[in-house]
Amino acid sequence: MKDHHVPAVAAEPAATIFDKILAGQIPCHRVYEDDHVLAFLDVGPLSPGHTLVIPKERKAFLHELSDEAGAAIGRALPRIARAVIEATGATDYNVLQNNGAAAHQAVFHVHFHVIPRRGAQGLEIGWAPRSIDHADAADLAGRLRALLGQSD
Ligand code: DGP
Repeated sequence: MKDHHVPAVAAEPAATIFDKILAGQIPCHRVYEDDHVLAFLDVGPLSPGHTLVIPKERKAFLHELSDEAGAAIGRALPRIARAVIEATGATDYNVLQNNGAAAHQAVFHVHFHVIPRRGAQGLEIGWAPRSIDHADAADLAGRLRALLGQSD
């Protein structure tokens, strides 16, 4: 059966527009850079200050990132969020990270959106929660713990 939940892991991810930004071949409004991370304003912002935070490591999907790149992104995100809310005056914001076309990913280089919410401007979310099935959930959580090397 085709696994439609986890996007395929590409051995050699294709170059994207973000590689050109990383290489300085096309311009961006840079807001942050360190050895592993670049952040710049989204060219199609949902609200002023909408920022993209990307690893320099070229991977299409979050689950492909090395621990080093993941840690660097995790370190940078709160700092960048603090700057975005201070600069824009927004108090509320979303952090969004899309993986796979069905999950709204358009650029296949890992990126986190930091999206200020100002009145009507920002991320619109369709959210349709269902009731948890505790028997299924217990089974699923157990399988996840096993995959993650956690004890039962
Ligand atoms: P996603 O749907 O999560 O893959 O979002 C990709 C985002 O990337 C989208 O909000 C627009 C932004 N984007 C695409 N091309 C460029 C570009 O050349 N420069 C900048 N700054 N942003 C871009």
